Amino acid sequence: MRMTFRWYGEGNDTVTPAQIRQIPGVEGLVWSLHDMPAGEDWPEERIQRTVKQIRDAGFHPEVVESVNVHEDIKLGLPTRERYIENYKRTIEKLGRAGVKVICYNFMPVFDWMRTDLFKELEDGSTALFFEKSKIDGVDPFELVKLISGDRSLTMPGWEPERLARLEELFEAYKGVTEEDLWRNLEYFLQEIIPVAERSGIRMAIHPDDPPWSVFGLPRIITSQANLRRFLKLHDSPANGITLCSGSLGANPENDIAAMAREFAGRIPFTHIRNVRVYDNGDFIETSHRTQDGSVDIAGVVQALHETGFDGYCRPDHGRHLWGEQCRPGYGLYDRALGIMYLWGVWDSLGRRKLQGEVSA
Ligand code: DNO
Repeated sequence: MRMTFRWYGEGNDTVTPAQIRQIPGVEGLVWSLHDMPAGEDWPEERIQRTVKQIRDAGFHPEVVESVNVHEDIKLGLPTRERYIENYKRTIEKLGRAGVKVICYNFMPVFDWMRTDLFKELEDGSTALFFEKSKIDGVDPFELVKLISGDRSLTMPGWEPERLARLEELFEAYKGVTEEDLWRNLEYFLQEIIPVAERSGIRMAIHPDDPPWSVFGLPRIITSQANLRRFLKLHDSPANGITLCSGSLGANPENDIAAMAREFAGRIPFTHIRNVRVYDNGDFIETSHRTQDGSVDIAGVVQALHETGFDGYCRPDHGRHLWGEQCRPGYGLYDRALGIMYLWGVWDSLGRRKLQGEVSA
């Protein structure tokens, strides 16, 4: 398990590489050019500059999260060709810069979605929260009006340029079914996976968060069965998944450890974090520890260990602790604690295995 840590870049993150260096066992910074709009061809010079900065700070730059997919590709519009070409050029450049894994998602319009970014937990820390009733049954066009009034509905997919196009995007997705989305995803994979293969890069799709349809928009990367279908769309080691325990874990029917076992070999990247799911379907993010949430994190790590996982891993969203001011979910402290929990489980499994071999 190769430990990494997400870093949003200088001036864009409250956490510094110097702080990250003091977390045991972190070898790489997961990065992106966060200001590049989806669909752009990333400039070589910017890639090289960021990669150098990361290497100079003592880390490897082998994982990029994310290269975002333009909506026209998800919608299957004729204009997608141009954006797919740009995507291919970007893959090639990242390959030349030493990148090994690209994480991306195929969620229409939005990325991850929560209704409260700073909901207080019983221990006084705060965390990201999803209140189902706030979103269920909301008419997307009503929503456009709603967001301008309700600042608690903040989401990363809601960059100003996307907001401006929100109404138009909902219109464009009218009538787009899950099957359409599957077809458009397959087309995209057919185009980009051979380029990834040639570039020494493994693509790792991120599950939808939450893993169900929101505002009537189709979502397909949601379950074990759908991940199975996804991997079959293009049967290549370069076509893989980001196993995100928190995203998938928001649906209690998802067994993440079983997924780790079934999809072993096709998981170049994992995001590990816990969520507590309530009976009414709401969920809140918690510490990484198994006992604190609904996902058996120790069981997921065990499944990865048993299947010889040697891909990249990062702790994911944490709580905001000890009064820290940070990007929602991306503080220093809880993710550092999370890493130590993951190492604790991982190392003790390694020790048990060793002892088993000695006594056998
Ligand atoms: C949230 C992340 C997601 C993820 C993208 C991958 O913190 O897990 O935003 O980066 O969905 O494309």
